[in-house]
Amino acid sequence: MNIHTVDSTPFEGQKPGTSVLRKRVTVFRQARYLENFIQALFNAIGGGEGKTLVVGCDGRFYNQEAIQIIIRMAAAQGVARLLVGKSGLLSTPAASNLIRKHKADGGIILSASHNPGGPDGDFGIKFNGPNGGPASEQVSAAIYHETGRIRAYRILEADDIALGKPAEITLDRTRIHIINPVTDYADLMETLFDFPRIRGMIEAGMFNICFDAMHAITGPYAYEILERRLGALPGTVINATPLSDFGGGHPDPNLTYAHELVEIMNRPTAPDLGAASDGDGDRNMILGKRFFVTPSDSIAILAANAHLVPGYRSGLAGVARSMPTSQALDRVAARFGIPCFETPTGWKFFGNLLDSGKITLCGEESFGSGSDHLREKDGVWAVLFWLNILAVRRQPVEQIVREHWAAFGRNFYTRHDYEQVESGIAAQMMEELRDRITTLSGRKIGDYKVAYGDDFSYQDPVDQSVTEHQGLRLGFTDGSRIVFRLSGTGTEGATLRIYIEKYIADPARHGEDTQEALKDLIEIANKLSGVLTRTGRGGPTVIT
Ligand code: VG1
Ligand code: CO
Repeated sequence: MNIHTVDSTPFEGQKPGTSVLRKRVTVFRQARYLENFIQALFNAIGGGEGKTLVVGCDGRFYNQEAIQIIIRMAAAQGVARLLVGKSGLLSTPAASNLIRKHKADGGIILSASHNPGGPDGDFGIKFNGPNGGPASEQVSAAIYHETGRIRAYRILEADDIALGKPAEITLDRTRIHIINPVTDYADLMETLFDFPRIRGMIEAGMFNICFDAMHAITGPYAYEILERRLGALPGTVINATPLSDFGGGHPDPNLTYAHELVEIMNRPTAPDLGAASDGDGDRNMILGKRFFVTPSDSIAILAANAHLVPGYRSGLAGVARSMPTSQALDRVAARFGIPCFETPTGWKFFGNLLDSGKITLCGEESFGSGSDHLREKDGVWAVLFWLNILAVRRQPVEQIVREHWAAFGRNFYTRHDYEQVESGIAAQMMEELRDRITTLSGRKIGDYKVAYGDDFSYQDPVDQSVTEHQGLRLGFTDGSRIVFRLSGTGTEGATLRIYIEKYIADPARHGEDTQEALKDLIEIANKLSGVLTRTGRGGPTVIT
């Protein structure tokens, strides 16, 4: 078979962000754009010769063309084995599991996660290493370096591979295994959670679930696990078929974009548990009847109840959260006498902690939670964790959350996003804020006294690597915090995220509305940053 070496020149801006490369579909479809990045990736990992790789997609537009290009390029680099999901499909956590299970050298996931799809939507490439987790900062930097000096890429001349059913195909020197994308993942879940007990609760007819797959990747996973293996009613999984444009929706499981689920959960006849996942299946949103569980609370509650779940019964080594995530998890860790690590935003920073056994559970405020069962956040896993807790405690979701607050106090928490802000304006605002914030220590602002103001940097406790400029933090003496950060996953302009948190111990105040409870801190954040004047906006684009 013919391997072509095609001349190329670098594209600017193929710089990995929070989750490797994410751009508009129109950018990815430019001639040589995808090929350059994939070749740079192979160059950065010392080539593909003899390697085993997992390749999967979240079902979005341009996946099918892209996966065929990647298969031909992998073959041209001498990759020995490729594990590909049927029809190219694999959720991000399922891909992570396959990498680990088959001791692969890594994996390529074609997804822009929660970003919209379709011809005018977004596309992305995630790259995971042999531990199954997102490429480290060092590997990402090496890929970026290679994108800047690329002169040619290699690709095999071959017809498209039929990915529609499980098969084994040989392409030149590469063996391609097309596998059922769900089975291994569902089997893993059965080892972690008490399926008979959950099934018992569901089959007693007293417990209903609504899982919104948002026309993204988790449809087939949730169907197999909830409806087939756990006996949930037919129709439990809604929007279950992955569509290349996610049905025109925004596959981001939050109160704004998962509005169909929110509407169902607000009805008088609402199911007992509502859940949604994102484009590539690594995020989750948990709802009770007319009740929203903040992701920061969710991970804290999972940690506090982990002893009820077979896979975690023997205890947690430690926990971790991303820096902007609320400190609810810290309170659980303190009570249990286990360490709680604070990492920069992005799952890659949990990798070393998980690999070295320092932590068992971790989570982010951005609807992500996971554990050492693989190396990604995991949407369906989080739903099963909740189901397992519910099957043991037999209480409504809301009651479990309220009891948690009563026991640990409540960390009121919100995130205000300003999307598509002009990049220059956002950069200048952050620069001025940095100068300002770092001088505020000891000062009084309203009713609050500033304990510290800094630009967060993180030293990895395992490899000692240092990552700087991970968000501006303003911490107050009562534990309240305001954090400012620019997103690393957007594809147009800048997205400014403002994270606000306040701790209230008094149970009499736990019923307050979040935005009300945080009002004074929100005002401080707005005033300090001048965000409304600078962006000319009346308020945030999305509030979570
Ligand atoms: C966002 C979230 C972050 C998450 C990342 C990837 O990043 O804040 O917590 O890890 O998305 O999520 P940023 O840089 O835009 O704030 V996913 O579901 O893409 O893999
Ligand atoms: Co995602």
